[in-house]
Amino acid sequence: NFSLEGRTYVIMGVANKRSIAWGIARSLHNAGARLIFTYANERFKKPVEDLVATLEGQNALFYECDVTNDEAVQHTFDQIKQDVGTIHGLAHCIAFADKEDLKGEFVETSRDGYLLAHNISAYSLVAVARAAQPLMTDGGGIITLTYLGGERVVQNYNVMGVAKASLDASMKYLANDLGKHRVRVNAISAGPIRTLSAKGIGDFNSVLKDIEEKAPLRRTVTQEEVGDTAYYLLSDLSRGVTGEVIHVDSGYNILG
Ligand code: 0WD
Repeated sequence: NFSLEGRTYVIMGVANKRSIAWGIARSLHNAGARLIFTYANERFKKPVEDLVATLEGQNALFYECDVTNDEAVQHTFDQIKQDVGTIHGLAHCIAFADKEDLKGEFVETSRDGYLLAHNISAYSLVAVARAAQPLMTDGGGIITLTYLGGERVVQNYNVMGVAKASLDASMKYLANDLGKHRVRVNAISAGPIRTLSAKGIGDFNSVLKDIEEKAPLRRTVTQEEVGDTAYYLLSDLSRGVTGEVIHVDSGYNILG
């Protein structure tokens, strides 16, 4: 029985209905999970609450959590501990880079732009994992979202690709540390999906078109497809899997 009935999961990074995090939320909700949402600042509170209101029978909780602030992260998980006690997993769906750094040449990346991208997109997983692990008293799963641009050069992805490489390595080191607490840490490498964040990437349309023309499945992937793989990774179906990157990308990554 792989229902998530009686389990609680934290979802970080729902910005709107197109967010990959929202696809994950729906898959976990459909499997019976109780959900906790965190958003970067007050501005996202109402939109996220309105979205979640569409999930029938969901008794969700909401917390502000700016992942660039260690105290804020700790405070969020202290509050969650107080309010629900045990959690069974977490989905980290957060990334950010300056738009200027997502076009042209990587060699032009400023020190500040480099640090900003790594701070929000890679270090945040470490900070969040450290704060969340003590709440996973029955063991649990942590997932993050990565992209092919961290494995090889993808035009325009630039500093975000370097941050994803750091995220991927962080995921593996975290998997090694947290395994003894029965916490598994994995990543989903999603194919390109039109979201708010994707708008910042130079010439994103041609990235999508390339998938439609060349990927084995000859189509782009959906938030739901990423969501169902998240369900697998956060449920006992994947109980022997940790430190892994699963590509949900229509097979595009196998092409040379
Ligand atoms: O093609 C794509 N869309 C892909 C996205 C392909 C492969 C991977 N991904 C990754 C992204 O890099 C990211 O890690 O998936 C993750 C989710 O991205 P998304 O669903 O594409 O983007 P979006 O709906 O914009 O959500 C990202 C959210 C932010 O939205 P805003 O509007 O603020 O940029 O990340 C959150 C925020 O909700 N976020 C933060 N959360 C807490 N603290 C922070 C922060 N400081 N900064 C951004």
